[in-house]
Amino acid sequence: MEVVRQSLRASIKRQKKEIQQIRDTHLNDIVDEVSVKKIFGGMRGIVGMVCNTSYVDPEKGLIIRGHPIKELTDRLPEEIFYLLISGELPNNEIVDQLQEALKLCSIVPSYVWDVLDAMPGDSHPMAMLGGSLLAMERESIFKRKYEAGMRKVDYWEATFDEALMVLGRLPTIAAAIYRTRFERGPRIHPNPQYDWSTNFAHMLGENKGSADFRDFIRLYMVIHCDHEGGNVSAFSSRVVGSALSDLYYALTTGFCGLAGPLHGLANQDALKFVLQILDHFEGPPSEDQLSEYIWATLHTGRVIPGYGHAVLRATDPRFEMLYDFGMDRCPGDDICKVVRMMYQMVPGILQEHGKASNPYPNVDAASGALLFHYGITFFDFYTVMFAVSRAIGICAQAVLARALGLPLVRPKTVTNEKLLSILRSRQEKKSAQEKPKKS
Ligand code: NMX
Ligand code: MLT
Repeated sequence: MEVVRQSLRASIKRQKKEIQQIRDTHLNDIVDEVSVKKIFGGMRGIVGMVCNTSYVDPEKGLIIRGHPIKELTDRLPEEIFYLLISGELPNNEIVDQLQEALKLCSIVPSYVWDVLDAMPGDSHPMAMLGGSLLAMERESIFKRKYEAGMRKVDYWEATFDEALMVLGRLPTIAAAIYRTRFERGPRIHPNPQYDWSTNFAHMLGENKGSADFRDFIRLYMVIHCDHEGGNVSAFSSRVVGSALSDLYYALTTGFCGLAGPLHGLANQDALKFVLQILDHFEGPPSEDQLSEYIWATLHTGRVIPGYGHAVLRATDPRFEMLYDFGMDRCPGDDICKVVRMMYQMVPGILQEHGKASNPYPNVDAASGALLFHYGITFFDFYTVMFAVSRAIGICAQAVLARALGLPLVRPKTVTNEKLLSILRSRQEKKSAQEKPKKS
């Protein structure tokens, strides 16, 4: 791992210098204004933090260190992990070393299986994933070194080692949850000959490990990995990590956020929605039938899962990547047909409905359809797939947070009374400034 460590050290030195220059030059310059709308609107649109792993452009979507996500279609998740942290795509030597380290960490201690076996049979797979992570917290490298008096400059290397440990184990745990929770047969051991995502596909055990299925899992793992720093999972993880809680705590927190229907659970809801349509119409509906169904859903006050976004104002490129993959590999599939019809019709309907700021599909509108096509038909598992990939970005962000010495996250809140008094005094100040001065 020495080559990886050396090149990360050099990159982190550069990134620290860049931030120092911004701070030196602009420390008290104003970047944003906070309106009452933003305060009551989930802080939407407030620029309040820096996250360098990736940026979400409202029109272009996810851009990882200057690379639009569509340009990363053929990359490996291991390469993306390095890119997120360092800002550069790795050479072959770095990829080999990372893969070797992840393989060494892919064996899971047996007490994790005991914890999973002890959980009630109807536990949600996301609760099982979180439970496994918390059970392993006792092994935290960061915590052990912190308690032994580790220097602040060494925090990030301990977090990086912890990230490799967690990322190495996650696919093994996720696949085991899939196989045991849904009675798909005994756990499948990792195969040291495979790369990270191929191994995950192998351990899930569906599709007899076909090349098609492996391609899909690799693509899935690449596109879900990161979405800047403000999404619920990354942000909540960052807040917890900022208290110097270790990665096991921080990542579990992120996964708890991902488990919500407005975030990562939308992928299972989106497929459920498509299957309900197929069930209701006993096959793909006509355009009129689909339109009526979508309007009926909106009239009952429910959202159309997989559509809309807090930042995006155009079709999510991640959706397009999955959609193109589906149209290439399984265009005749009934589920794919409904996904295509929805893509053609829902944006227009949401625009007419007039509520959603973004009527276009997000990543969750297509991912479930493909998982189903490849035989992963248990919806409750879908967010776990998202989580395994998102762990890459959350871990990369955690390493950088330690490397750059980011502080405790602690924004200010106010009561209604305090808010009104701030607004009153600003108004008084403004009126005083506007009053013509006596000559
Ligand atoms: N269907 C119906 N109504 C919607 C939708 C939708 N897909 N998206 C937004 N709206 C409504 C929203 O409920 C809100 O209504 P109200 O004023 O009654 O509360 C109104 O439009 C304004 O919300 P927005 O400003 O457009 O959206 P916001 O930034 O608050 O939330 C989402 C973003 C993604 C939570 C929202 O679009 C949504 O609930 N989408 C469906 C769930 C989903 O697909 N989530 C996955 C997000 C991506 N991910 O992977 O995490
Ligand atoms: C994500 O990938 O995290 C989602 O698209 C949600 C978001 O960015 O807010």
